[in-house]
Amino acid sequence: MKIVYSEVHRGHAGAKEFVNGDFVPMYEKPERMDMILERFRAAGFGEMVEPVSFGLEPARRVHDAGYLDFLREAHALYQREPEAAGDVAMPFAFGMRGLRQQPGPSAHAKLGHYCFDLSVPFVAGTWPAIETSCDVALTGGKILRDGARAVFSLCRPPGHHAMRDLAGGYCYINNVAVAAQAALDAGAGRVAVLDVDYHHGNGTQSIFYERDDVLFVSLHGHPDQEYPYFLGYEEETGAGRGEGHNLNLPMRWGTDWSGYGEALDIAVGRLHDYGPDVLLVSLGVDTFKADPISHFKLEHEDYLRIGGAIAGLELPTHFVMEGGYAVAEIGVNVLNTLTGFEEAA
Ligand code: Q9C
Ligand code: ZN
Repeated sequence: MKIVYSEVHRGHAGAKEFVNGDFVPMYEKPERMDMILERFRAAGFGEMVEPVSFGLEPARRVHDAGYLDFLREAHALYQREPEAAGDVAMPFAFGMRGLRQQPGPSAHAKLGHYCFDLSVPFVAGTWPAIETSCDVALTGGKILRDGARAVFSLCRPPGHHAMRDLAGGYCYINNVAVAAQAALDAGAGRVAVLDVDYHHGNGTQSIFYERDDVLFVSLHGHPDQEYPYFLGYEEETGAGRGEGHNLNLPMRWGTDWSGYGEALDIAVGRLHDYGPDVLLVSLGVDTFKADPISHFKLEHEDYLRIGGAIAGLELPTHFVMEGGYAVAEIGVNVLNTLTGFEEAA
């Protein structure tokens, strides 16, 4: 399987996120990629490919143009603020519900308007990493259209929490949504996104919520207990033309393979019934039992099963990297998902 990857993500590093009252080093850090690459190398898995540049037009198909301008300019704008403190741009004041929603010229206003939490810092290398991560996903999509059975886009930063005009949850551009739209624009009739990251893919859901050409299916921690809290309930089934094209399978803390496997069967059944031309997989491995920010209990072998179940759909399959923060084990779990897929394909 081809693996699309670029070193540009490394510049997106060194910032902190806000967790339970403290600023702590970002869980979403460059070393995550090192562990994945190391495992691939040790196993002789995959063929590494550099991304090519697609420009921002594909991202504009699912994101607001002003939002993309903000992502590009956020770090530099912040440095020009009289009250900028340090190298890292982050919001501290958020748009108030019911009040004026147009941000003024201040970087603080734009940060508060376009971010929904305190886990999307901007350092000097953040924008190049965002742009390249999107190109990684678009390059993966192109490889699939050129005839591959499957491809892995090793994206960093991840994307599935990013909405049309909001960054959050370590995500800025929604890579999987951009790739799904690019597949449609290149002629696919319908595509499906299966999101197996531990967290609900609120961004992907909201981008496609009123559409019937993209089915979104997500397995995740229950929003009663888990980030991103405000979305991911079973009763969110789509709206308008999109009614019936969104399936959420939330699960409680402590879920292990017995519960997860059942939900995955339901997900696979729905994907099979939809019969998409292309399947995109938001691949997060933060469902692992030792993940430091999550509460599912999957074992290493369970990822072989996830890959096998996905292969059973017999669809052109585009894996796109999302979360996974048990850094020492992230490589095994990603490799197991992809080898489980290949062995069953
Ligand atoms: N106590 C992805 O996996 N912080 N994003 C949660 C937990 C944000 C996760 C705090 C987690 C974002 C792509
Ligand atoms: Zn996650």
